[in-house]
Amino acid sequence: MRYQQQIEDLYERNSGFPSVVQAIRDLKQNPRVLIFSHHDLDGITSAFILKRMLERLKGAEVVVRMPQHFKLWEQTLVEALEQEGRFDMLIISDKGTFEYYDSLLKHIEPIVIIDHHQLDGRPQKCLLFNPTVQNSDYASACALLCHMIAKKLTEVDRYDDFAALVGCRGDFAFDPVGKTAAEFTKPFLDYVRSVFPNLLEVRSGRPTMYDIVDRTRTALINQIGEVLQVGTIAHFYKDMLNIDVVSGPRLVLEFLLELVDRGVDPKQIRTVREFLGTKPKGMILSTVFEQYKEDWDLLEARTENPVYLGEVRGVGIYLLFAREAKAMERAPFPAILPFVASTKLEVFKRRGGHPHAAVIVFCPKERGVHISMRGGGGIINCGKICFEVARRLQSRYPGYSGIGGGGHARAAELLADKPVPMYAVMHELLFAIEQLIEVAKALDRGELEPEKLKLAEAFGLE
Ligand SMILES: [Mn+2]
Repeated sequence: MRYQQQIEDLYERNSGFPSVVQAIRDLKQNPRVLIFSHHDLDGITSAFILKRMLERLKGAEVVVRMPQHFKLWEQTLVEALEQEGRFDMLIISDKGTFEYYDSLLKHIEPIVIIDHHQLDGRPQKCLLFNPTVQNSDYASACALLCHMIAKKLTEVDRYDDFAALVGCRGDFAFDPVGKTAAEFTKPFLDYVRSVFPNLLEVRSGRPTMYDIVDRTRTALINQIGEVLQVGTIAHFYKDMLNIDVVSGPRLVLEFLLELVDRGVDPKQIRTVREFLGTKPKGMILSTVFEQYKEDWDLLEARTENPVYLGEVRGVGIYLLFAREAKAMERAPFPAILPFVASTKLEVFKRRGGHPHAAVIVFCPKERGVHISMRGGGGIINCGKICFEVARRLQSRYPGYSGIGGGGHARAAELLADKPVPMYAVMHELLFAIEQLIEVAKALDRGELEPEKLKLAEAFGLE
């Protein structure tokens, strides 16, 4: 299907799409719009596309905020409104689809949610565009949805195309080296390939954090994606590298906006060095990237020797106990270590002779224990397992709010803040994995006792 056709189809099938488009169209001229976007690459590029579109279309004054937590907290919104004054619209992009967002309408109206995550209750009063929930076809990246909205409302340019591609890259929606892509991304990718062949060409070079299966080749979009991804954590390197960065996500957003001002043509870029240029923001990104590569090498050494926990239906489960790079010990989200661990999945799989592998990273940090789980080949469910372990920990520490876990089938997180002791987290984790291995075996033998089925369901085993 052609990309334009996909947009028209979605516009017909998804009632949220036209309602969001209409709300933006109905804005008066020169409105003030507040955007809260996710602090990752997809969120930043979503904000980039929305901001430029609103400026072009309505002469809007747009304020973008990208705090370091996923769900938009009421407190954070109230503070922003106190500091920035009145707005004619709030857009929440790539920050989840929470029913709770309806309750924010007492502070600002209308609220537009653009998102591609699974549902957490259905907001009724906010305007929602989320094909993952509304049409149950997994929408690869929020930036792509923003690109579609922009195309419906106005002309998009090559910077919008470029931003949407970077957003898709950040959210693993395609792999130019392995030549795979999520269904939802394919029409856009076909279109982009004709516009920016230079970005998608397979080339030799240092493998990036995105080159998970084939560690011998890469592509310029992967290299650019990695440099920008590292830029989002630049503020953690502030003291170590003596650089002037308050917020990594803001640095990346402003760098992208400067590309437009400088008239850099994404079609003409051949190398990362060319992409970064010689202006201050590009130089900071380059400095941070050099340190990151050193940290990556250090973490690769730390992930050499995992503990093999066992196999579940052909999935070898491996445990890594490792610290983050020094500057990242304060990061409240997956910084570098889980990305390094992802690139080890193929190695562990091959070495162990399993059809698939999963890796559990057990990482002591400043705030407590951070577990990241990756892989599983679609056979075991990382999100369900992290959720279940977190639930058990919560019942051990009732009333304590610093424990949480969950995520997607192939990538999930668990956080247990201090004072929950490290050994308690390890205990629950190892016990749960032992149970998972046992219950899968029992089920495959045809033992279907209710308590076993209940366990299997909790772990997300079919
Ligand atoms: Mn996203």
